[in-house]
Amino acid sequence: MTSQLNRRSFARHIVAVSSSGIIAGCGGSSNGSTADSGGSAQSTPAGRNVSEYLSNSANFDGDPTVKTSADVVSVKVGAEGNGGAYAYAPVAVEISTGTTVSWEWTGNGSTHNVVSEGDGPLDSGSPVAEASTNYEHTFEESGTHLYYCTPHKSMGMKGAVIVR
Ligand SMILES: [Cu+2]
Repeated sequence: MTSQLNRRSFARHIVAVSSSGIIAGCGGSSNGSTADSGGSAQSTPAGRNVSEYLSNSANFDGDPTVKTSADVVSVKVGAEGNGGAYAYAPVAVEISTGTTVSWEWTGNGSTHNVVSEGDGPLDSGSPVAEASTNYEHTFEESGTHLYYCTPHKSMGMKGAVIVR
């Protein structure tokens, strides 16, 4: 599964992985070693949860972009929205278990990152601006993941991944 992704991961993915040690300990007793594979999905109803979370986010029309047959789904970081290049696109995606989401920086809108709301598994590290920055996460379990960009959260730079 990962062989075709190695080419895109590069060093920045290693940085992201090393920084994810920060989430160790938030998983349950049975999944402490797999906390980076979706173990901390929230169990609240996805639709209502996502709509509330993204209520002030540009480009969200009420429905996630359905990508349930894709192995890898790309999300732009620094897409147009929220008064500048301060959006994720698609802002919400619906995927299947085992799918990898690849967040790809556009280089616009200053520095961005990808951080889970609450105890989720996403953490791309400190905000960076460079185009071609890439952060990936493979979602192994169903659930709803909400995330945001630290510098622009208050402006509405938030996103969601719904894993079916
Ligand atoms: Cu941002």
